[in-house]
Amino acid sequence: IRIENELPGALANDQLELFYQPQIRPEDGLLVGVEALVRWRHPKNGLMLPKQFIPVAEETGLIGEIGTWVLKEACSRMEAWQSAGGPKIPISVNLSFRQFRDSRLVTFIKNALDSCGLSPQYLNLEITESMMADDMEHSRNVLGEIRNLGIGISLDDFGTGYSSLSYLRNLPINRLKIDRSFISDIEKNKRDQAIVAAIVTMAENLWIEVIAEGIETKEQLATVENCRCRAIQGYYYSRPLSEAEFKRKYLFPS
Ligand code: G
Ligand code: G
Ligand code: MN
Ligand code: NA
Repeated sequence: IRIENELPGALANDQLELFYQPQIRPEDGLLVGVEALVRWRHPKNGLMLPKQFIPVAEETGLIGEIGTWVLKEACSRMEAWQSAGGPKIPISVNLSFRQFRDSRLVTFIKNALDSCGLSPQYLNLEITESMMADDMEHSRNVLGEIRNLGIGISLDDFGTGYSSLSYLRNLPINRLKIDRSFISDIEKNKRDQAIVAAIVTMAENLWIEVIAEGIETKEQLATVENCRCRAIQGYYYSRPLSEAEFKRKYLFPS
């Protein structure tokens, strides 16, 4: 059976799951946020990663329903964790191109927040530069509406697009995530160090938060900290975790 034929069943049969990757402030090890990442608990193939089914979902249009499910689930988990005394941190959700272009997006987001009662400041949406490319004017309007609701916007994979700086200039984002291609070699590569340091300084002056992605080693961490980057996400701290593990290790450690 092909993935596209099975995918509708994934939703209907409750086979989608969110995993959670912590975002940490290295200075004191504090949890400052979390990114929700979708998984498909496939009855035969086991746990499937987004790259194995998100592209198919985009093509078939099922990404709309999946994205709506992800938004609702992420918001309701965060609300439940906070109600149980967990930390007041935002949860990040990845948007797909199709979702971003759907005229009902803002309604879907409001519904996700309203249905569980999560305050908008605890939701953050991750968009990529490539999603903005073909219609900057539209992108700016949609993002403006979302920001006006009090929701955060992260520019994901920052630095890999064709005109990263014009996105920063034109879009109402409040956080950027430095792409892991700038990090993988950073402890040896002076050019990458210069770029990351410049991104951090620029973002500071624009009042935009910065998070470095893909930190895997303590050398990378030290180098990035030296560039004055104050938040990181990466395997060095943790891979994406199941909810149970994320709660035990990060939300409610004993
Ligand atoms: O989860 P992984 O750790 O394998 O994620 C790979 C990529 O899949 C991420 O970079 C992200 O862009 C994408 N992704 C993960 N979860 C979601 C989701 O809920 N919706 C969309 N559209 N993309 C996602
Ligand atoms: O930003 P994006 O949505 O593309 O990021 C999430 C993806 O990055 C997920 O697939 C996650 O598993 C992956 N990821 C997170 N931290 C690391 C890391 O330290 N190294 C590598 N190689 N991938 C990472
Ligand atoms: Mn992301
Ligand atoms: Na990224």
